[in-house]
This record gives sequence, structure tokens and C-alpha cells, in this order.
Amino acid sequence: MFGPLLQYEQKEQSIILGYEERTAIIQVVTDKVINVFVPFVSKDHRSKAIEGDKQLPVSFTLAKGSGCLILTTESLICKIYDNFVIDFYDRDGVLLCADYRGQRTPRFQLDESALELLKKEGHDINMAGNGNYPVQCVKKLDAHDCIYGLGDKTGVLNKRCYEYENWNSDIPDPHEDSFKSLYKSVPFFITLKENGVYGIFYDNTFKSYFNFGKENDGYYCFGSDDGNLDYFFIGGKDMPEVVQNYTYLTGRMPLPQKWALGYHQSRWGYDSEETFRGLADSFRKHRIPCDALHFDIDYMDHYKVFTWNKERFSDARTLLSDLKKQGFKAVTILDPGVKVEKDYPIYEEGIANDYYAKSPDGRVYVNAVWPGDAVYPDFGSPNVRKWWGEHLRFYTDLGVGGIWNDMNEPASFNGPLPDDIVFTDEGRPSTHAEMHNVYGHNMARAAYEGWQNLTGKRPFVITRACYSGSQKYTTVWTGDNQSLWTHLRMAIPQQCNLGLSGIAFIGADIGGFGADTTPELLTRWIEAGCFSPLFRNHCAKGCMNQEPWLFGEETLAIYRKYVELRYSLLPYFYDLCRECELTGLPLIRPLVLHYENDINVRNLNDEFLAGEHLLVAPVIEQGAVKRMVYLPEGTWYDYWTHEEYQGSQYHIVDAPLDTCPIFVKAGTILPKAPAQMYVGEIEDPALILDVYPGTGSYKHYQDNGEDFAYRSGAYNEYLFRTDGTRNLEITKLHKGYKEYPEIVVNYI
Ligand code: MIG
Repeated sequence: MFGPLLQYEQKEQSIILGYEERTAIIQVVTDKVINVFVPFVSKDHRSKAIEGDKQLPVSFTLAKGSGCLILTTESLICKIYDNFVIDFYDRDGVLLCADYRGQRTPRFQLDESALELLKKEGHDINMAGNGNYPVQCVKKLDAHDCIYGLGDKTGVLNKRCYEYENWNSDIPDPHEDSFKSLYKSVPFFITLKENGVYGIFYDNTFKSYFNFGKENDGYYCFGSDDGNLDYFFIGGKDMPEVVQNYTYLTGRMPLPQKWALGYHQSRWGYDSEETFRGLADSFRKHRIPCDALHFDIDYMDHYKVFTWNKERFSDARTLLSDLKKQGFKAVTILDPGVKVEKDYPIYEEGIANDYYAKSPDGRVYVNAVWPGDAVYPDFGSPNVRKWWGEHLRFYTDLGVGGIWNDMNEPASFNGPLPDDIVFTDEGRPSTHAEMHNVYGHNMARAAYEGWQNLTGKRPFVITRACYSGSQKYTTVWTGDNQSLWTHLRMAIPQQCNLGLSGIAFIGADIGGFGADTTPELLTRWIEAGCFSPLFRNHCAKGCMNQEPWLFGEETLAIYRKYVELRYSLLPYFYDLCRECELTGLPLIRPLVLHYENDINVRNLNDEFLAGEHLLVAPVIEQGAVKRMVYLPEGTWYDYWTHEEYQGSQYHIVDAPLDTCPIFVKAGTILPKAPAQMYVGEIEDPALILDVYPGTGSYKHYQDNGEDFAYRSGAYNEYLFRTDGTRNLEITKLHKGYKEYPEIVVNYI
């Protein structure tokens, strides 16, 4: 496809490679990030994930080797051969990533007639690798390679031996390990090797395919139906550095408002003013901390976006202001589909301004969602984003606290949108095939930018569909899970992989969305879920209600214990958000992120870290009251009993219904807050520091938790140090915000 390399030319930090059959470009973006680009359809990159010029001035050399060109940066060596075969090495000459030299050869294949027969009984046979993709890359897989990332895919943590697709999909059926795609497209993965690690960001928004050694154990491949071959090789000395470099490229989660880290209650079916007033009273009466109540589609008038149903909510403004007095913020759902209805202002405005996606013949494209016939705002256009963002005034004026974007895959009830529907990519006409996977991304961006302009506060946006880089604009939830033990289990690797893929503010519906929960399942779910950044109980219309007081005293008491635990850990979670904004490291982390050399954690699906200091091993099996916990190297302390444990081994620990096993790393200084019913109930809370035995240091961050003043210095930063002698050293690293009234130190 490329032929021999005939000539090459260096232009600044790019090498233009003249192969016999086509041109390819290698760009040194940073010392550790190299872009590989074949302009199949356009000369420009057209990235939706990367904003601005990320190229840093770095020095590198280019030399002729035997049969190849050798590009050397301070950290990487890249060898470029004929046929556009490329290998990446670290500076010590360790081969990290080699292009596969052979042809794709599927492990097994059935002949057509056998396939036909199987299909007759309804078997859904999908043969991997039955064809090469127009755009594709095949790379060598070594015996011990593990693969992580790829966003919200179902199944286990390590994606080796599995195949996936990126095509944002609204799937209400119970999510299974075998699903190839869900709502999100995050084409970034990390390959952890025996002696190294690297990431690949395959920046192509068309329908894409990833086969991580399922087709053949000797290679993995990624490809798409269309677009350019455009990927970034991302180096780093360890996994955290690879995540840092990837998020350098695609952006990091900005600090959220602090209340967004509190508890959220939701249900599809809360549909009247009385319901919300009742909920608010019940939370306070039962002493369950809660910061946000979510308004699902039933608040709207006939599912029309930017409207409020006057019959069931006679006075939304007063309702929201009363809720606010009790400490609750309202989060309203907003779907992209705009009802086709004469004289409905949003619809008419969009039509007048040409803001909706069109059929190739120039007519506005109509499909259907909740309101019936609906049209799709063309969020790839900056004008449409601006228009949509300005309309959010409808919500901010009423006192709404955040926006929840749903159905933005985009979902459609009358069959899928055809590939050739015309959407805009910034200034350029594009197609549904290219813009589908970034529809949610662009919608979330519209919401974030609009909300920021309107309020000056840090926007709180949730989205179901997204793409790489959406972390700059939005939090995400994992969509329509179900009240199943398998889904409680699945949520752990799913959130760990989202985090490794740069999407850090995440959560799964606590209790499960579809199907009916049980007291035990809800209990175990709150125990695990209270560590998810997005901490929301949500369930579907037609399913059992899931408010914690509906399941008896025992469930209520345990539920309260874990929501209170979350509120006591809010300073820690907030510190993790700050760290994430600076480094891209997620809040929920698989153990392999920090202990990549420990082979025991490479396939660990049922434990996770919350930051570096807490290890959570929730019970995710019905009926279990004990469980096996693997602790990595070092000394660990049971959070509840303070019992000491030695790492690098398995332990069997007690986990009765009211206990989620949590371990704290030796030398941890854990910042905590006094109990509150909502963030801000106590105006100036003290800071509590639990100091665990051992040596350690900890950076703590404090600001007003609301706006962007911190970006001009209005924050405090502290450095705490302990050497195990009960002498906590406190240093102020930055002073720009009011002091804590008190810092209480507890030596554990
Ligand atoms: O499937 O707005 O995932 O959280 O409650 C129906 C109603 C559409 C899907 C979302 C879910 C939400 C529901 N929506």
C-alpha cells in the first residue's frame, strides 16, 4: 500500500515521508508523543479531541540506519522502514511497539455455508478479522502484554483477547461482556509490557474497530471504515506518565464545583412539584446527606427541551428556590432532539437559522425521540453550540444547578440516522458517519461553554455519549445499567478503564437503572458507589423505586453510613480533582496504575484505588460476608478497625453486610470534613487530618469550590508531612484563600 521509501524531508518537527505510492507524516509532538499520519482524506488532522497546538519545541535527531530512518528524541527512538512500517523503542533500546510484519490471519474461520446454517437458528456469528479495514494498523503483541483503557467498554479490566467497536450506541438491553460498543468512543488504550509501557490514541471519529489479540494472539489491530490514519504513540516511564501525556494532548477535567461531589438522587418518573418537595423533606428527615435532585424528562412539557410542564410544576422558580434553601441543587435533563412543532420557539429558531442536520437533498432531517418527530441540532457548528448555550439561560434563570445531557449518541426511535446525513465539522460540511461519535462531545461542549458564560461558575454537565477529550467539558455516567449483581461487578473495571482513558468524573447508576433492586444489592452498591466521583442513585420508570428509606431500617442505616463516609472524605475527593486537573490522573484507579510491576494486579477486576491512598475491595457477590483482598506492596490499615495488614499478598477479610473493606496505605495523611447534610451547610468547616503510621507527605488544596477565582490565585495549598512520630509538619505552599478555622489532627 505504501511501497519503498523513496525520499523524505524534515519540516520543523515533522518528517514528510515520500513512499512510492503515497505520502505519510511523522510529527514529534513532544519528547514522548509522536504522531503518525497518513492523509487519506484530508491534509489537516481534523481532531475533535485535541484543541490548540500541542507541539512543544523539542530537539531530536534523524539519521539513516540500515534499511530505515532513525528518529531519536530524548525519550524515544522511532525506526521507519519501507511500506510505512514503524517501530518504537525506548531510549535504552527496548522495543515497545512494532508494526506486525505478516498478514492478518484469523485464529479460526468458518466457511460461508456453515455460517449460513448457524444463522438460521439465530446464532449471531460475528467473525473477527473477516476483512481488512480501509484504514488500519496492525501491531505486534508480545506474550505478556496487557491492554487497558478504551473508555466505557463492558467486560474485564484487561482488554487483551477481546474485540470492540467505537460507534456510540444507546442500548437499553442488559449490558453484557460481549457488547462491542456502548455510549462512548474513547479510542485510547495503554499496552503494559513486561519491560515497558506505551499508549496509542487513534484519533479517528468514524466507526472504528479494535481487536486486541482475539483474532490472533500475535498481533492486535485497530482500524476504521473511513478517515485518515492518524494516531499518537504515547510514551512514558510508567502508566501514570502515559495517562499524563495522553491528557496533555486531549485535555483534563477542570475542577468541579464542590457540591457536585456530593450525593445525587434521581429517578425517571419523578414528575411533580410534590414529589420533589417530598424527596427533599425525606432526605433531611432521614438524615441522609444529599446535594442534588435530578429532574428527568417528565419535567418538560411534552418532552420539549427548554420548557417546563406547568400542570405538574405550577411554579418551577419557587420550587427550585425552596429546594435551594434546603441545600439542594436541581439538575435538569436535556435531550438533543427538538420536537417538530409549529410555533415552538426553539424549533422555529433552529429552522430559520439552518441549525439542524439535513438530508443530502437539503431538507431538514427528521427522526423521532421522546417528543415524537424531532430534528437534530448540528452541534459540530460553532454557531449552533453558541445558540444552544445561550438558551441554557432558560435553566440558569430558574436557578437550575447543572445540565444532564442524554440521548446524544444520538439516539433515534425510527431506525438509525443514515450515514450520509449532513452534519457540520466546524466550518466544513461533514456526514453523520464522521460526526456520530462526537455528537455527544460537541453537545457537552455547547453546554459547558454556554453555562460558563451565563454563570461564571464551574459548569456541572453530565453526558451519556462522548469522545476522547470530553473530560474538558463534562462528567459522564455509564448509562442504562440494571439492578443486577453482574452490573455492580462490571462497574469496577468499566470505571477504571474510563479513568485510564482520561475520563475521570464518572459514575454508574447506584442500585441499577433497569430491573428491580433488592435491599442487599442496593446496600452493596452504595458501599462501592460512594467512591465513584459521580455519586448518583438513579432508576428507570417502571422499576421499583430506589430511595434508601424504602427498604427497611437496616438498609437505611447502612446507606446513611456510606453517604456520610463520602461526605467525610470530600476534602480528599476534592484534592483528587485538583490532582486530576493538573495531571490527568483519575480518581478511581485500577491497582495496576500504581503497581504495574506486580503481576497480581494486572487482571484484578474487583478492587480499585480511590487516589493513591485508599484501596477499596467492595463485596460484589450476593450473600458474601467475607472476601479475598489482594494488597499490593507495603503496609496497609483497615479503615474501620485500624488493624495492620502486610501487602504483596492475599487476605481473607470479614465483610458483613454493613462493611465495605477499605484499606489505607501506611504514611497516609487523610483529609476529612465534619458531617454535613450538604456541601456548604457548615459555612467554614474545620479540616480533620487522620494521620496513619509510617512516613508520608500529602498536598492539600482549598478554595471557594464554585468559580474560577482559583485560576488567579484564590486558593490555599498545604503540604503535610509525617515521619511516624506524631509530629505533623504543616507547610503553606500557597496562600490565597481564607484559613480553616481549625485543623484537627488525629493520629491513628
Ligand atoms: O431510555 O430520560 O440513560 O438515565 O432516565 C430513556 C429517561 C431515556 C435514558 C437515560 C436514563 C434516563 C432515561 N433516558
